[in-house]
Amino acid sequence: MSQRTLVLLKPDAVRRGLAGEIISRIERKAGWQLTAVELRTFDRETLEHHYAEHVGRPFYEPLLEFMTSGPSIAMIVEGEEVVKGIRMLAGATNPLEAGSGTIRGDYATITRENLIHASDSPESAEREIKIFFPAHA
Ligand code: DGI
Repeated sequence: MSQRTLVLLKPDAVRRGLAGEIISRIERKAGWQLTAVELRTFDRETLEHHYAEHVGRPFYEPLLEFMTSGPSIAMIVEGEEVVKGIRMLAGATNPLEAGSGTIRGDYATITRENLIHASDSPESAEREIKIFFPAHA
């Protein structure tokens, strides 16, 4: 089923020059298309909205500090089963548990700096697209 999803290449991906490599992996999947792309340093308010489910967790404040530390790339990707597909490409949240061949498994070591966010369901995707790309909601 054709879907869309919200992908963030986090500040570590941009800082480390991995954005091109990650976008390239996404682009090479048959039938997937980038339909919106923006480089932006997110403000706290945007991220509070995005990560509302994690308020109060011990990693919440460091996560927001990291996510506001420099520019990220926000994207909408559309295509066949793209929600699950990009989660598979990204790998597990903890890079040490992410398989070899996944983005996190290949390039990240710590959970906070895990390079990429991808929506976890079609419903989350629509909620997150409203936050980062209101004109595309
Ligand atoms: O959808 P994910 O990014 O894989 O994971 P998530 O939505 O559960 O968590 C969002 C981000 O919060 C995750 O990419 C990194 C951070 N995070 C989640 N759980 C932990 C965490 N950071 C630390 N340090 N420890 C955690 O247990």
